[in-house]
Amino acid sequence: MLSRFKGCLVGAVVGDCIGAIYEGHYAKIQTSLIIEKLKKLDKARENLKEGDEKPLSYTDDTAMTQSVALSLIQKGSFDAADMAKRFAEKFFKEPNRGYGGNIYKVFQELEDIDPEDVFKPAAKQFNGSGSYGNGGAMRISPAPLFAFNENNDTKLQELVTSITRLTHTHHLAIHGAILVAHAIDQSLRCDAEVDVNKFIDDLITKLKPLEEKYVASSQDEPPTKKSVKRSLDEEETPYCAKLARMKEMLQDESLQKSTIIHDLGHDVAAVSSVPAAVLSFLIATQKIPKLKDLNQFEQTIIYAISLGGDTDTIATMAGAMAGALYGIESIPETWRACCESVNKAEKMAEDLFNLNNRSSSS
Ligand code: F2R
Ligand code: MG
Ligand code: MG
Ligand code: MG
Repeated sequence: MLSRFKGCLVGAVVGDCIGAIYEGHYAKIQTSLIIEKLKKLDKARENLKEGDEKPLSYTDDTAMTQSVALSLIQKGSFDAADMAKRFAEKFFKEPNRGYGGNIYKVFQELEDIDPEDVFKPAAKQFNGSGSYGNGGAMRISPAPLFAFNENNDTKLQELVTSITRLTHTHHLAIHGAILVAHAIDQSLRCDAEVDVNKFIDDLITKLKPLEEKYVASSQDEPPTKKSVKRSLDEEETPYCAKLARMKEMLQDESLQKSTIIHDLGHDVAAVSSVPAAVLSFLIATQKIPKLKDLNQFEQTIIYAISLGGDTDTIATMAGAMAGALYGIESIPETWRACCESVNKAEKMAEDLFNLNNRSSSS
């Protein structure tokens, strides 16, 4: 299990660093070009000297994941004021890590806010609707590790909701983060042979009550029936609709990437990037014939990036799921050596693992 904890956090960093090369390339990217690029980077790395910077830098995805992990580790529980302070401090120290377009407004207010008010700035975003960006989902990997031994879906959802609400209060951002957390949790508990239909059904079972509860409580007008087929984004329960669509996709031997991009999305909204990450992870569990020379962790990352769009974030989420399943040994040494801050992620995974052991023996 320690290998899987490390695989999860290191997989997330590697996905972010490699994916960042292509973030914002909105066309699909040939897998052979990504593989070629990685080979070139490895050649360049061979010439680096001790202490030189790693060729691939991490982005906001990893910066915020580090804050989540360190806060949980050092406080031993969720401490809203501490985590919020870490987010803001890290942003002001390195604002050029490619943060989302609006989130800086939250950090500005968080910088010297009264600890009781830490959830308020996020709730004000976008005229009170909150951000639906994937900034909550992209950083959530430490949560299922922290809560692993408790093995309680409701408590995991509460923890994820609290962590996400510090910056993202829109229901789609929160449900997206919960979906990523459950996918990681299920991966940690899975055998190497994943039953993809069961994996998806389990996710739907967990997401459905949340999406339905939101629909029931929503003051919005129900979406009007359209004569044309509605896009999955407009479904009342979009995550469950996309998960159901994934089951069809995984049976389709002639599945095209353009179909995935069209039906699931690949942009900065949580609802149009979290499903692409889950699908990339699940496709690689079945082995991708075109990438047969790569192991399944590598296949996950290359496939996730090849969808284009928000590549760092889709790959970091898929990488966390794949690392949680295949373990740290599946992440090539050469990739780890190219990416900034891998050692830090490994150490944080070890600390989260030890926290679980401590709480189960006390
Ligand atoms: N921002 C990026 N990538 C683009 C630029 C990279 C960099 N500047 C460069 O070129 O070097 N990547 C990172 O942002 C995503 C996570 O974003 P997050 O944290 O969710 O931010 P934010 O600002 O809250 O939301 C992102 C955008 O989504 C739209 N949006 C969100 N909620 C909305 C709402 N309720 N109404 C209307 N629009 C909403 C806005 O356009 C936001 O700016 C990750 O990809 C990370 O890697
Ligand atoms: Mg990023
Ligand atoms: Mg469970
Ligand atoms: Mg991104």
